Amino acid sequence: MTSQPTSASPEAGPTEPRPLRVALIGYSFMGSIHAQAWTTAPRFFDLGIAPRLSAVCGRDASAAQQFAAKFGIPRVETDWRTLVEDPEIDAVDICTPGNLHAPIAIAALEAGKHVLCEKPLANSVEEAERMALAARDARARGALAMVGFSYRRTPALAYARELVREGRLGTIRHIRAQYLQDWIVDEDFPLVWRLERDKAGSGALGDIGAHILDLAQYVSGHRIVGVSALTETFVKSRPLPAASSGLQAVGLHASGAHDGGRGAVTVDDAAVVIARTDEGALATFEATRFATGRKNAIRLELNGSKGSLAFDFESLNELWLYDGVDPAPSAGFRRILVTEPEHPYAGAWWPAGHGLGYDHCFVHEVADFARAIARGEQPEPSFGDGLQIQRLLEAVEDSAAGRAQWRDVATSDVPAGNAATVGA
Ligand code: SOE
Repeated sequence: MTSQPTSASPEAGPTEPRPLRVALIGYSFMGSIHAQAWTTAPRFFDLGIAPRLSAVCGRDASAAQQFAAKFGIPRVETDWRTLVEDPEIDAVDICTPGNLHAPIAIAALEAGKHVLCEKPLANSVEEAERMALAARDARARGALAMVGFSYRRTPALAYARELVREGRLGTIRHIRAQYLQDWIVDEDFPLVWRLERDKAGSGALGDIGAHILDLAQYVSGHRIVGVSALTETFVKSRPLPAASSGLQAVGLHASGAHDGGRGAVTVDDAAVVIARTDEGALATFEATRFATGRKNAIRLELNGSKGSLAFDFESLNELWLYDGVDPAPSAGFRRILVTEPEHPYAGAWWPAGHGLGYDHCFVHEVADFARAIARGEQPEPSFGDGLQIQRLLEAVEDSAAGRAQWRDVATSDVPAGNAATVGA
């Protein structure tokens, strides 16, 4: 289904930056926050180019029309290929379930479009490798690609990276990261696409574990070189969403309607990982959708030879620093309010102390993507960075499946060969 596209976008005037005509593929939670970001970024950042949300694509024409009306998008399509093949589109922003990332991104890059793709990059290493190769070839033709690890663009985390690079923590010994949600604790929450391997690739691991793996590397500057892991699916089957509920599209934070049947959950509900980095640090990761009471809690702590950093997304404008240089009596973690104009991104917004939110990370993400396009520079994280995260996800699943290095431990407190319980 195609609504009549508007006339070709008028070329920029002599003093106006050239337009960047963006096609958004997907209109659910991520589609909404990306649309918000594209419309907001030019108002607060000097991009050197003028992004315009020119079209939105979704399978449900009616829902896509409603979305387009909400965000003032002039064109609606129901087949992404129409937009990928359209010379009036300059960039494609992929906000679909993971099984569509590879086909859309590769086709768009081959058609010369710039591509922003939501995380994780793909549903497998094989797909991610093909996407990274397509991005490498496309860059030679001037098309740029970026994967949307949005939390990197939280000012406090971007500032944490600066502090590490300045040497304020010394040699990093420990990295500790959690990503805690609880939206499927209810065993009757329906079987949405995020709980099906063929659509999502994996569960909590790829959806939220990918974020903390990326953040750990981004803030520390280390690369993870080995993992051992456990994963678990606590609730093995769930009610099928009622076809009319639209739940399949939403995939998250929706509740309710199902039509009686049940289906198998084919992804992990939680993953716990231990890891080692290329600079000898030890790392632990926990990603779960069963942390009852935790809605979107991301915690990161780095311990180094000269100090530590701690961050909690529930207080995302704050960063805690333990500076080992302080004399013992006055030493302690101190809170840095990361809202000063000197802090990353903060100066574009409000006066110090007013703070930013979850959605601002996406404004920063599309702003950096647009500025990279304006300058002809490779944005980060690249598809190659996304491929490396995909390799970590695969290694975690391999380890968990193989129970690699796992040692079963007897639960008994009775010395071997004795019946009585010690200390009874
Ligand atoms: C669901 O866990 C989700 O929407 C993730 O997919 C996003 O990446 C994260 O920003 C919020 O939670």
